[in-house]
Amino acid sequence: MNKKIENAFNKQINAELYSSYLYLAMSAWLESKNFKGMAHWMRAQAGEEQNHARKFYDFIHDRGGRVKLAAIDAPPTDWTSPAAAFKEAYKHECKISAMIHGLVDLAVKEKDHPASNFLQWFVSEQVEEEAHASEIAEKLSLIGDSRGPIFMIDAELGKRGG
Ligand code: OFO
Repeated sequence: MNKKIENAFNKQINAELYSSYLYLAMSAWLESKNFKGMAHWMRAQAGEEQNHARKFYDFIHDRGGRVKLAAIDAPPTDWTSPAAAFKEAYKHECKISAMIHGLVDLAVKEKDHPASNFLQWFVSEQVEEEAHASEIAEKLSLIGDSRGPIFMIDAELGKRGG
């Protein structure tokens, strides 16, 4: 396997696992504030991020590369409001999209067609990830501090599958 791609993909495993850790931390904070539905949504998201990390992990092995796991940074523990947490999730997803686009650029530069093809799934996935987080963040910031609507959104997000 191309070494530059292998190193970059190992870094991406770490970024995906950090995303999982970040969303689990948000879930724990939301749970502590009794927003059970939003906590459920974030926990499901944390699970998705583990799957993203596993996709890179499996691809590296399929290509005869070597997976090397590094330490995962500690995420924050507190947010000022559910809106702030979802806004941060949205910003984080934009950062992850930029990383994925950087990997696509590298795969093209290295003429690694299997890697380019593999990354296309992530390019589409990031469009959804950004859209979901931004939609929830916008709804929450529009309603401000009104408890009723916040709990309605909480109930809606509690229905997320997975
Ligand atoms: Fe893995 O998509 Fe979010 O971070």
